[in-house]
Amino acid sequence: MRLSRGIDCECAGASACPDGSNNGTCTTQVNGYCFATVEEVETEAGLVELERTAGCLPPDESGFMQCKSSQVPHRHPKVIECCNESDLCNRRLQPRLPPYLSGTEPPALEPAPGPAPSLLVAAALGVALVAFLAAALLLCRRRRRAGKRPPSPPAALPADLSSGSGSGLPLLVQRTVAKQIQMVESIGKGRYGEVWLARWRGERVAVKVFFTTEEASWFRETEIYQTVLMRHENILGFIAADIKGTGSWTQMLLITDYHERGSLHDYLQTAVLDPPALLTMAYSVVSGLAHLHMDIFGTKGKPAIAHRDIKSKNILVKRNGQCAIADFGLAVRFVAERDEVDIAPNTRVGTRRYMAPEVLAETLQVTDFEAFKMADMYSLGLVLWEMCRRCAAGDRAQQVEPYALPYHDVVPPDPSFDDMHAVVVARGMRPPIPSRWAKHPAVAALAALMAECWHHNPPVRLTALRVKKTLAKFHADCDVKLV
Ligand code: C9U
Repeated sequence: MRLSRGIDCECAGASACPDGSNNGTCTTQVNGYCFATVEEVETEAGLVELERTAGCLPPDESGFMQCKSSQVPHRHPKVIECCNESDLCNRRLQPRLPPYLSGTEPPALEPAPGPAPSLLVAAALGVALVAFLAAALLLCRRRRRAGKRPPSPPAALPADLSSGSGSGLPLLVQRTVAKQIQMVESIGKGRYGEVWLARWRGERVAVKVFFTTEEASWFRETEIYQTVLMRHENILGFIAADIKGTGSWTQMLLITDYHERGSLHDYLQTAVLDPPALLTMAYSVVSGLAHLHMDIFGTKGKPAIAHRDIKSKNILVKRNGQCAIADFGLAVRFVAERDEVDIAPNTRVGTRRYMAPEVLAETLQVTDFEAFKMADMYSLGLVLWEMCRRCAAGDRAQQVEPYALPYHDVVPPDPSFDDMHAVVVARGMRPPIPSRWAKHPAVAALAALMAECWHHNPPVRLTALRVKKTLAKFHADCDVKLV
């Protein structure tokens, strides 16, 4: 039976029930849940105590996912039980910490968690299996009771998020991180939302806050970041994702490493690169893209991923001069077992200025995954062009072109689809290569590579791996020459 009102739950514990004055009860939204938790906490004296909380959870998937998610081990051993059959049903819940959770030394809260001890993993797998069966049973019962109905917002968290598998931290740890974030200052705005510099336990982190209308981008980006084997030094380091709020209001966050030099677009405005710096930068971006595009086979393999919005604003510059690729809200994955492109359920399209001719001509075959990789390579060619303009090379080493976006001289600042089509497809134009670039082998080599990346005919374009290998060879030769 579906109730037309929420249910009353017992409410206890400061974190679960901050204003627990209402006689120690709270009322859920319609179809919400009551919960009870038990958690190991460390007292100031360094002793371990059990803390119990109880309260209300939101309806449907979001509440249900929380009930399910905490059945895997977390930094603070914690177990949650949920119910929704009657008022105050959580009074009879008695969650207990399984023996392997209580008294276990919690794993360090690091962005990249180390391998868990095999015993813990085996135990976790067992619990996960029981949790899965229980969840499946509960879902079946709920489905039977509720009949067919559309999923209600906020959306369920991506599967990898709740299970703790893939490249991310377990959900509750991510939630804990999100709760401990202090926003410092806004450092960027875009059509997706806003980026903030924030602090987490004294460290600087970047937080992307998505507009409520961009739920699909948040979901997709979170999912992509937590793809198995996604971590790479040239891909922005993912820390946590969280969604919070009530039925009518949600806040979607994505927490990543912070890079003080900002985006490549910001950086190139003022920086002048010498040839080794240019090569380092170009090689790192290509390495990030080659990793993204690569599929790694095996049970714990990585699917091939195409970015679909490569541009200098979506690339960050690290302190060591290397770059990291960001913004995966549009990315697509190739599911090798099903020979299928898992297209993002997202109507957003890439940035018009960087769109490949086949995207502008609307001839790109969306069922052909290779086509997305080729379109990424076109955009990469434009990014390499932006970098080369800022490289001081040749006899008059200080002579560089001012920073410019590709096609800055032939389209308006916010070009329309038709503006770009006229230039890139109809007239077949590409950014100009200044004659001074021929004077330095590094810039000349990159100029030749970028032209092979932005070729009109997609299959003729170089792959990321080919560009990476050519640059590696060039770098090695150059090092010898430069000494
Ligand atoms: C606005 C584009 N953007 C930048 C970052 C992100 N998007 C981002 C993407 N995904 C997840 C989280 C964040 C980002 N930015 C930094 N650092 C940074 C440092 C300084 C600036 C901008 C960004 N400046 C902008 C111009 N004014 C001076 C400061 N680090 C990581 C991600």
